[in-house]
Amino acid sequence: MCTTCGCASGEVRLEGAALDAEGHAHPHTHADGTAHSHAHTHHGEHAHTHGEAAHAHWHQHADGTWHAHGHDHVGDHQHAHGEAAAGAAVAAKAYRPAAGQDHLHYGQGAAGAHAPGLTQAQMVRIEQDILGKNKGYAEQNRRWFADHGVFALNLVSSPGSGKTTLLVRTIEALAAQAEVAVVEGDQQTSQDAERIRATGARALQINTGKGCHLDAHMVGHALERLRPADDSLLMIENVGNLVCPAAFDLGEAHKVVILSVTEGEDKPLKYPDMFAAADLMLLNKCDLLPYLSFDVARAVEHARRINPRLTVIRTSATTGEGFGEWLEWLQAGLARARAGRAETVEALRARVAALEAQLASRRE
Ligand SMILES: Nc1nc2c(ncn2[C@@H]2O[C@H](COP(=O)(O)OP(=O)(O)OP(=O)(O)O)[C@@H](O)[C@H]2O)c(=O)[nH]1
Ligand SMILES: [Mg+2]
Repeated sequence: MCTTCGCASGEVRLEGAALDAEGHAHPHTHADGTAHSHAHTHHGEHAHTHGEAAHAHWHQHADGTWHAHGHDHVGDHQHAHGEAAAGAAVAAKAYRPAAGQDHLHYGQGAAGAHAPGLTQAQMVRIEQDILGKNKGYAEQNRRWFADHGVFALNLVSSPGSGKTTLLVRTIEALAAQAEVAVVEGDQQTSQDAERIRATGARALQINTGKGCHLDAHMVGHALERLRPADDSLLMIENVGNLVCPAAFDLGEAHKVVILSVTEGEDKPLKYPDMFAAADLMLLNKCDLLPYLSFDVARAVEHARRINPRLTVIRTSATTGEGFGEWLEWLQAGLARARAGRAETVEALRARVAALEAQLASRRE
């Protein structure tokens, strides 16, 4: 999972401006007396994990390359790093994958993944650190959405499944009923945000650089700029990637996974985390079914084997097939979000009235 590989700290840009770039240098001395230092840059969150006498460093160099390595220290120490960690002892215990005759499985340790030079325990700590911080930001976003009656969705899929095309058609179909704002996530370019703006809706582009997913911290900054209207719909189009965005809660009401029929029925089984995390699957590009051997029933069975509660809607963003059901699903969510805000406002009014009554009785 990408919480272990360093891509959580990419080169994030919001509409072209850098976000939270932070650089620093580490001067180090190893137990053997050798010393060297180098500068490297961290963007946003990053992790250094330390054990008793050993630790692993995972960081990005100024030239953009990443490395992670572990080494041992005895007693008091400073750290030593060299050009691309030359001379640093890689002491982290090698991880042994589960092995069969024709099969190596790197996902069966405690961390569920593998990164060279890191032990499973170190990886678990890094992941807990990153996801723990992300959870705090996600809760802030969720509270903001609730306070403003905003129905927020996180659209996740592999590249090219039709997310932006679906969004454009959805915005046009909802124009008379709800205000829609969009956060677009891509490694590079603002093309998707421009496609959304062409509909008249507001959109903000986040470029993640080397990062392969949006996180809740980025979305919080996007909200500060985009300020979706009260009682509106916020669509967050995640980076096209069927793996990493599954782990990151953005504070959304639902993850919506889009699977297009050109991708194959087996995808829910091969990439289960995403289908487990989603509440709705849009099976898109159904207009192409006559030309393919794609088996819809099998695809749905695979998805529900991973997530029995998954709602499935068959759509085509080009012909509009399935849009009636999709728009109904959206309207129901919008109504729930608006009712939640109305209840909060009502509860606050009642509280103010009670306090005023208390003050009045004290004055008498
Ligand atoms: N036939 C057909 N083509 C579609 C449909 N939806 C999208 N496409 C096409 O699929 C291609 C990719 O669509 P996008 O909307 O850019 O896909 P995306 O998921 O936003 O792509 P990324 O943002 O790069 O991950 C485009 O050529 C669309 O015209 C559909 O329902 N049917
Ligand atoms: Mg797109």
